[in-house]
Amino acid sequence: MKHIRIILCLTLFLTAASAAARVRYTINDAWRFTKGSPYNAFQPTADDSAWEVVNIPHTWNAEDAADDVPGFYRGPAWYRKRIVLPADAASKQAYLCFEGANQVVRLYVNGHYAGKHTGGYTRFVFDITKYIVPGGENLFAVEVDNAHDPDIPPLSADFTFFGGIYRDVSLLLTDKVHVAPTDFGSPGVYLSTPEVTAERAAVEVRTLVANSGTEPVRVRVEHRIVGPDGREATRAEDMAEIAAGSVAEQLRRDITIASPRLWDIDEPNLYRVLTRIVAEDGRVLDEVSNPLGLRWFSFDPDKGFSLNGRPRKLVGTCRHQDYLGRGWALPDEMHERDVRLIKEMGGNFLRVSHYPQDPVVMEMCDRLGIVASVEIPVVNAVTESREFLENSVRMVREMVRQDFNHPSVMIWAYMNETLLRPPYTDEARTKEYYKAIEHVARTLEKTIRREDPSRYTMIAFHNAPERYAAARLTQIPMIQGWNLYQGWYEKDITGFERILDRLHAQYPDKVLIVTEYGADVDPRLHSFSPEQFDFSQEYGLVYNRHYLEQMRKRPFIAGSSLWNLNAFYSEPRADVVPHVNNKGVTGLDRELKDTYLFYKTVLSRTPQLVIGNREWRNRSGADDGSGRCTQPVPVFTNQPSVTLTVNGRRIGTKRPEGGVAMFDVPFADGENRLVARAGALTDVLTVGFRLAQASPERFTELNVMLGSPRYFDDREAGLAWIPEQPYTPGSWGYVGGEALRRSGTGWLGSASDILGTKNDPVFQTQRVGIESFRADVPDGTYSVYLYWAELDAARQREALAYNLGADGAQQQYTGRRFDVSVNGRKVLENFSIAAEVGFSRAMVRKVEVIVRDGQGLRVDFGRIEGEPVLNAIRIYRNH
Ligand code: GCB
Ligand code: CA
Repeated sequence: MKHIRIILCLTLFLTAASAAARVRYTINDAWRFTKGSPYNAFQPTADDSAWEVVNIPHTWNAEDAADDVPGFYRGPAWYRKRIVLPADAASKQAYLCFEGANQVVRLYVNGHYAGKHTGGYTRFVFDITKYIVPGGENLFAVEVDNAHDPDIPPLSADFTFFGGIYRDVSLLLTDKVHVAPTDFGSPGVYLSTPEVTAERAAVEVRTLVANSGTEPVRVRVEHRIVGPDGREATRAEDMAEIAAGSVAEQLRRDITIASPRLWDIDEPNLYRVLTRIVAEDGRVLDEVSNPLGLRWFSFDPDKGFSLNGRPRKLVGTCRHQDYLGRGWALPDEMHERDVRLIKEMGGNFLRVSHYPQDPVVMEMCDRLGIVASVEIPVVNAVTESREFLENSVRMVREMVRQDFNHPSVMIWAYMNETLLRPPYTDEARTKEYYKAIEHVARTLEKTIRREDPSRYTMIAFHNAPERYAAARLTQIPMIQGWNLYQGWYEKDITGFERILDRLHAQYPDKVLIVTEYGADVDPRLHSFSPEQFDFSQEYGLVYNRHYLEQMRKRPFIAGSSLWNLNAFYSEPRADVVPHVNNKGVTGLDRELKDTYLFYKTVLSRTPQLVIGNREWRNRSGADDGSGRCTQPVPVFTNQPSVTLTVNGRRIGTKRPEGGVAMFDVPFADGENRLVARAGALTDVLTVGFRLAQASPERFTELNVMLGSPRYFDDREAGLAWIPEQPYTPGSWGYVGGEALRRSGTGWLGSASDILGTKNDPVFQTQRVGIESFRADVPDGTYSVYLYWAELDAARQREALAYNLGADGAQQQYTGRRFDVSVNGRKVLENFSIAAEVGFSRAMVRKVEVIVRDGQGLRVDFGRIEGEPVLNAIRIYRNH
């Protein structure tokens, strides 16, 4: 009998709780989608049967932001979905919740306009109760527009503004009396910890309780705080009276937790606050849960950051919400993985930039012990309009209220490099513009401090301190963030430490964080003479080692967030991978670059050993005369020494410097098995190597990039490209000319987007004025592939002007012209790359040649107009 009673009680309790508690689920699947503004698209009767079927998360720019045609679609588009709502929705409050859509959304429910939201990165919620048909079919029609709007930040930025509903959409059904979800998209419960010590934590809970019914109600608001161990730590409850159709604010101050288990980087203890709204008859009307972390922290201008009384240097990354082929349309688990990557790298800091991100990102920071800074996307510039300011203020409100409860968040930021290119040349006008920016900054600063006095504020500047000082921005935030690229955008890498010291001297009362630093790396590129702008794995390593070392030496640098965790789309960029910014320590597909392995090695406290250049499985290089080719290979380890063997032969034992040991590895033709040993750790890497050499019996191919000191791994073909060398008898190489590694305003490897190829680096350098290319290959039949792209930007401009002046008639501009002969036979006469394929477009001409009488192979270039050029050559032996 007793037994049965217990079961009965339990059932009653469960039904009471589940009958009324809120229901929330995603409605992501199978929406109808079309670009443009079809007639009456908001009307249930409109015919969408010909529209595409898509799933949310979705963007309409995944393809056009990465193709050869400049620009991407920015304008209106529509999503529609029919969904049957439960009959009991009649007695409920119904909301449609968006985690983010770029950038203006208008919602129509069953033909009724239900609301609008501006801004592409924050969450928003529409109350749709009035418009739904409970127990019947409902049509949701959502117009999303990503057109440029001068009143909505960001105006411009180095990233692609993917349009679409690119984060989850959910339906939320609640009782008439419920925790309000409509306060700037916040959870409706605000947790703060006015005082935390090792002995005691004081917790304050502010709850917004909505009564959407027609009668006043009296309810109990209960907070149950559950500890990291799953046991109840404490609870509090209050009675509240809420008038019909209103939202009451319920403030509970005096909650304390004795001997709190602190939220820390190494031990991110999380409490949960379960908030229940209980009716007088005991029915649970609503229940929500929020994360609570008990910690205290501070930033000091000299000593940096400290958490729970312990100094900690913040080291981590920034992050963009992109993935290969998907743009921003990522499912939760891909956001989750990214935060894990930071943790696994040994990072303890995430600058969530340049905009608030998926809720999962914040949850993961809480869970993994990663300190976070979150910011709104006021990037590059502001518009001097009231609307721009209002939109920005609303964005910071949304940001702060939405992520308020995450213990990981310790910094709110609101501007990034807003004086990158001040739009005016006129001095008076510039002053006015600076004033406008200062006003925006002061307003945002004030708004944040009022919203949340418990955290720090930050603005990110770039390497033009005078400008920010002139606009008086440097004084406004509590923390100055600096985005620094000495050694990348500026030549001298040591400028980095100089500016750090200068800033600290100039702003002794300001906390400094290096909010960005980075070098682009395309892991297909390698160089043994790494230099600024070469996009090689090796330069990435040189750059990052330098920066980390300099920051470690300076306790006044409170933290750093390297740019960037991952490569990301930036549509106007040319670079080595067009439309992509490659500064990620991981790729768009999250391939780990050497820079990531380096950080992981030096930041981890557990033993690490990994052979670098892991991805470079197809190597090649010139024979050094011994039947081998010696090339450096980095091994990353935090152990005192490391030994490397190759194919069983011991290469040596080294002490790593700053986590890196460089070994000179004599590669043999074929497979090379590298084994590294350090303490109890072993790492193995098998590398395929092709000796590039004209030794008669073995010659099969030679792939050389002219004008280039780099190696390039064409992964799609498994083809290894090697740098040029001058010709010497018995070997191969160029005769005459000069290496063109910089062109126009571009630099090595980033001159321009080479159309018609994915192997841009093969075409982005050339030998200008080349006389011949010679290879002393044995007799045989060969295919000689000549690779060209016209890189002359000045000539391109000339050509354009010429065409424009030609009265509309398309006249051929040819510029550079030359003859090409192979082994004395003229194969191309009066040849012009531009006339053949245009500017910055790849072309490959394959020529069949029979080499006889031991004469070897010789390609000669005969100058006619301008200088002859060659970008790359591939010599392949048919038989
Ligand atoms: C910056 C910007 C960031 C860019 C980065 C770069 O300073 O804040 O948005 O992507 O530089 O790679 O140039
Ligand atoms: Ca999500």
